Amino acid sequence: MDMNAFSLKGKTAWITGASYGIGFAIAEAYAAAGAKIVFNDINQELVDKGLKSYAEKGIDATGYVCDVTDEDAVQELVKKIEAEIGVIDILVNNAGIIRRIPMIEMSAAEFRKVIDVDLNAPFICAKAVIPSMIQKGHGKIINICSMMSELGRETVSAYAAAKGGLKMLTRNICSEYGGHNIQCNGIGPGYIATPQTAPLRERQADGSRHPFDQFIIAKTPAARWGTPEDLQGPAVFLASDASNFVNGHVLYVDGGILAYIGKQP
Ligand code: NAP
Ligand code: GCO
Repeated sequence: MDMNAFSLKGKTAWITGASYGIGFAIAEAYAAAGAKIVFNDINQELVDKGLKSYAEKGIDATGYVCDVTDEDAVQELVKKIEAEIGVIDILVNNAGIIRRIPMIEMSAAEFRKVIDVDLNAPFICAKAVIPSMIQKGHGKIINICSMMSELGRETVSAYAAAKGGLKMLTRNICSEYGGHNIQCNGIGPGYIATPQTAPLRERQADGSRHPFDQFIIAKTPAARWGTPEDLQGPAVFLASDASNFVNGHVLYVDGGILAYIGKQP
C-alpha cells in the first residue's frame, strides 16, 4: 500500500467553528498532513484568537467571520475562499452548540437555535461546497456527529435530535453525491474535554469530581475523557484518499462507551 494515500498535500480544507476545541485539533492534524487550512468563526475576536493559536503552531491558516446558519453569508464565503485560496476539497462541519435544558422547560426558540447550528448549518455548508466538488471530480465532507446521534439523555433533546438528523444527512449526501466521487462520513466523538463539556467536569466545592465526570469515567472502558487529539487520526483518514471507498459511515471515537454497559458500582 502507498502510505501517501493518507496525505492531504495540495488539498484545501475548510473546518467550520475551528478557533479552538475539536475543530482546531482537526485543522492542526490536516495542516500536518499537508492541507491548506481555512476556518471560520462567529465573530472577529474568535477568528483573531484562532489565527494566533494557529500561528503559534506554525500553521498559516486563513480565517473568516461567518455565521454558518446564514445561507447567504456561507454562499458568499465559499465564493471568497474559492477566489482567494482555491476550491474546497475537504469540508468539516464542526461548528456546534448545545443547550442543556429539560425538554418541557425549553422554549421552541431555544430548540430551533440548536437545530439551526447543529443540523441546518451543515446542510447549508455542504450545499455550498458540493457544486465545485462535482466540477473538480472529488470531495470529502465530514460531519461532526455525536454519541447523541445514537443515544439520548436528560436535558439534551434538541442536541440529540440535531445530531441524529446529522447522521441521516451524512447518509443522504453519500447516497445523492457518491456517484460524483464525493465521500460524506461522520465522526462521532465520545465525551471530549473541551469548553463545550467543561460544565460536566467542574470540580465540586469539596474538590471531588463532578458526578457526571465520575459517570463518564465508569461508562468508558478507557476510563478517561477523550481529548481533541484523539480525533485527529480518524479525521485525517476520512479526509484522505485512504477512505475513498468509505461513504455514509459514522466513525465513533468514544473510547468504547457505545459498546460498554458500564463498570459495576
Ligand atoms: P466548542 O468548544 O463549543 O466549539 C464550537 C465552535 O463552534 C466554537 O468556536 C463556536 O463559537 C463555533 N460556533 C458555534 N456556533 C457557530 C455559528 N453559528 N457559526 C460559526 N461558528 C459557530 O465545541 P467542541 O467541543 O469543540 O465541539 C465541536 C463539535 O464537536 C460540535 O459540533 C459538537 O457538537 C461536537 N461534539 C463535541 C463533543 C465533546 O464532548 N466536546 C462530543 C461529540 C461531538 P462560539 O465560541 O462563539 O460558540
Ligand atoms: C452532554 C455532552 C455530550 C457531548 C457529546 C457526546 O451534555 O451530554 O455535551 O453531548 O458533547 O455530544 O458525544
